[in-house]
Amino acid sequence: MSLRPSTSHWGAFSAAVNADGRVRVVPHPEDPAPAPMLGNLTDTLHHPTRVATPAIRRGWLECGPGPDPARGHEEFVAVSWDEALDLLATEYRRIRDEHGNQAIFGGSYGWASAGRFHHAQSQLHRFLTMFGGFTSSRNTYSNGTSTVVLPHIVGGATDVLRNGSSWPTIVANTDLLVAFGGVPQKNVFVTPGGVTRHHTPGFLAQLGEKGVDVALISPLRNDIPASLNARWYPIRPATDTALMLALAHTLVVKGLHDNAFLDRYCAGYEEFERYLLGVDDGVPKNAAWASAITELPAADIVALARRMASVRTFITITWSLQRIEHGEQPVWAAIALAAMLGQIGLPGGGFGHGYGSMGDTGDIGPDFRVPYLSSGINPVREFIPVARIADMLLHPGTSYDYDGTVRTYPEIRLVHWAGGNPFHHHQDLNRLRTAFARPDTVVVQDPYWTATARHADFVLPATVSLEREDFGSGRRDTHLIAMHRVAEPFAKARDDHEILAGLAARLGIEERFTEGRSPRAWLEHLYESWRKQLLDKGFDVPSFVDFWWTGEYRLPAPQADRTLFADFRSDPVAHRLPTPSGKIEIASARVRAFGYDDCPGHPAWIEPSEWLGGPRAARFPLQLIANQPSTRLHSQLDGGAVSQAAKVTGREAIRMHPDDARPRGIAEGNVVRVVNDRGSLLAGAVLSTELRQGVVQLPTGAWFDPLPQGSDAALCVHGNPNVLTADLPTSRLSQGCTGQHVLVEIERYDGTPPPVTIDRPPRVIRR
Ligand SMILES: Nc1nc2c(c(=O)[nH]1)N[C@H]1C(S)=C(S)[C@@H](COP(=O)(O)OP(=O)(O)OC[C@H]3O[C@@H](n4cnc5c(=O)[nH]c(N)nc54)[C@H](O)[C@@H]3O)O[C@H]1N2
Ligand SMILES: Nc1nc2c(c(=O)[nH]1)N[C@H]1C(S)=C(S)[C@@H](COP(=O)(O)OP(=O)(O)OC[C@H]3O[C@@H](n4cnc5c(=O)[nH]c(N)nc54)[C@H](O)[C@@H]3O)O[C@H]1N2
Ligand SMILES: [Mo]
Repeated sequence: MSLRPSTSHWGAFSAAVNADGRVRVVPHPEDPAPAPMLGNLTDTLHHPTRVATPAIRRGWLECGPGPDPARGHEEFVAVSWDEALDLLATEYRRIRDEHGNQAIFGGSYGWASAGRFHHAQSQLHRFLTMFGGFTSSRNTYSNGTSTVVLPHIVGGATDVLRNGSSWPTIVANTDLLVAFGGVPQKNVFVTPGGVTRHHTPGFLAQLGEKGVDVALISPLRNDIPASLNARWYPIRPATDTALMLALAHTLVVKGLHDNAFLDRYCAGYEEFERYLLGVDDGVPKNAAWASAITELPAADIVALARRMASVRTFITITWSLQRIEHGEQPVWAAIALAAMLGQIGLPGGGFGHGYGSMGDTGDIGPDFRVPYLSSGINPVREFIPVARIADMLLHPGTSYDYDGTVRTYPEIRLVHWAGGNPFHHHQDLNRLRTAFARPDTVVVQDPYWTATARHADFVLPATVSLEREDFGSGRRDTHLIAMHRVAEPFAKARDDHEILAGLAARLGIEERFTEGRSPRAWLEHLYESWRKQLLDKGFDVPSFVDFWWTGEYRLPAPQADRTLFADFRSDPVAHRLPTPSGKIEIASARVRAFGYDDCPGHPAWIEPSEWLGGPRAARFPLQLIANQPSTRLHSQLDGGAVSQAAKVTGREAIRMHPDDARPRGIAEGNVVRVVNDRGSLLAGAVLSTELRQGVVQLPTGAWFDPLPQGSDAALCVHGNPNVLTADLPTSRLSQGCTGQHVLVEIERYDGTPPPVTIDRPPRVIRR
């Protein structure tokens, strides 16, 4: 079979199916740095965990809908598509008639696959909107805290998160890059929707060649490529805000802050300075103070502050820094610090957020929206901040704060998930299991028997993108890629669109849902409407037929270099920021007026509960960093070759410092039990001096594999860190995800460890 074009969130490629059913994958010829994890696609089509047939949990089939603690512990019964969709349509009608549309939770957070028509969430949201609406979710696990706090500081989140200074400007103009969380190369292979040319590894190499001075502030040394020769500041996790405050304090006391910039472009600096100097609380936030918190030498902090004030300095913070308790503070403190340096809006100066978090941050590709499927406007206004899913299911009717408002959790009866994996992504999975026992019915569409599918009542097998036709492109992608069908659908799997069209037909909304189009007709329709807009703007865009035949369309030329807030700097009146003051709010009267103890009116150091300096560390003395995996995208294709090759004894690898391993009797390759009071997991030990002592690192994404009921059900034998993490919000302001950090203890596992079972399907009874 000839190679056919396709794309994924981690890169464009062409593919063909070999005689043995394995996929041959060839990276896009123009990609200067293809993602190693493309190799996970080889066995994607016929992996043993593919869902072969619609299935219904036995208890649901026999007893009907209702809360059930057996959910996630029971076998399934294989049913026909007609039986599954008939039963589900009846249940949908019952829920709507008895409880109203807000009783349906359709947030369905997750990354699904690339391909803009068959995008699972868009399809599901479109279906649910036409059915009368659904309770939705807002923001992301990725940067949901910044999304809420940034509008208070700079008037919006989009410019900072999407239109930050471009890499070439930074390479050309920055003397000193101060990278909180580093610029982890492993992450830049990924952009939602796809990325055809991975530019960022090349930009990082240029930084090294140019000899740009880099300060790596991270508990992990390999958060930046070694070729950059960064100076490593092995900070104690969760204490970056204290370091930033001390850098700011040093600038004040040495008179190195830019008063003219602060006067002209910022509001609330005086209030912040009082806090830095300890005028009201008697605690100056000086280098000695921060040294005790961060465990970095005070002299190093002072020297770094001086250096930052003497050269063109770019401060960047990864998104991980806000995925912890009080995640607002490092974001706000970094902006305050950059403002005091007075270089915001100058080429190579100022601040950025998400360099090394996502492939498109700082990238130079064009920035216009590619064709997509409209989901319509959801008539139900009920929503939750995305990471409050378990709270909502467990505590309907309870009030909570969110960004200056008081909201109440709705009572959810039906949960429908397509294209996401909450039993990968959510914190405290044992709590999530209790929460998932509460609704009447849980529906999951996924190609694979993920842990979430195993916690559903209805499991509806979806195709993977190689089994259908689509097109894909990411933000700042250079190409729109035609995604040709490479293989026939696996077993009885159907496209998400087809599944929902079948449900829509039973609910009398099929005509509205499909508009009478086949998927191919949809692709042509979406493409041609988009093309018309571009033709009107003077771009020369091929017809759909030409595009499809060519397999790609190279999007019009990249934009010029960008410097974040250059316009604002050049004219702060004409380009006033949409904040109350029109300026950068170093202190915010609005946030102060909310009266939140966990997010005051200016950046502040607030002790979290999960950190090495707090009382909890006496019981659980190691800080686990649950960051993004280098070998896969989240939990996707965890069974793939690249992901599997990095496992140790078939379990996720946990990295620890030899000085932490030795006293615990742990050697390289040992199975270890990682534990706290929420749960435990088994992992394979890897010893490394690339992380600071007291810190261990276990990436997310190993499929949750709990022992069966009756045994230690709180133990994941495969190594998903979310059995340990706390289901705590960042603060009352943003209610964001805090999954990045958790305190643990580790012991060697002696004896025969229970086997990993998640790589096989659950029991499905055939009738
Ligand atoms: N502890 C901790 N937890 C974290 C994080 C952390 O830093 N620490 N990070 C968080 C972040 S930033 C994120 S974004 C989340 C990610 O969490 P998710 O986005 O939920 O993770 P994925 O594994 O990408 O899940 C996508 C699911 O969609 C399925 N899928 C793929 N293609 C299709 C399709 O065409 N149709 C259907 N129906 N399904 C499809 C895949 O099989 C997979 O099950 O995790 C969060 N969780
Ligand atoms: N390969 C791969 N790439 C991905 C993803 C993936 O699953 N796989 N997921 C994508 C998604 S959805 C997202 S949102 C982004 C996430 O982007 P990020 O959230 O930025 O990525 P992480 O890898 O979780 O964290 C980056 C680094 O922050 C450091 N860090 C953790 N805690 C602290 C701390 O307290 N202080 C300091 N200074 N540093 C700390 C860790 O050492 C970690 O390696 O990544 C994207 N890229
Ligand atoms: Mo994310």
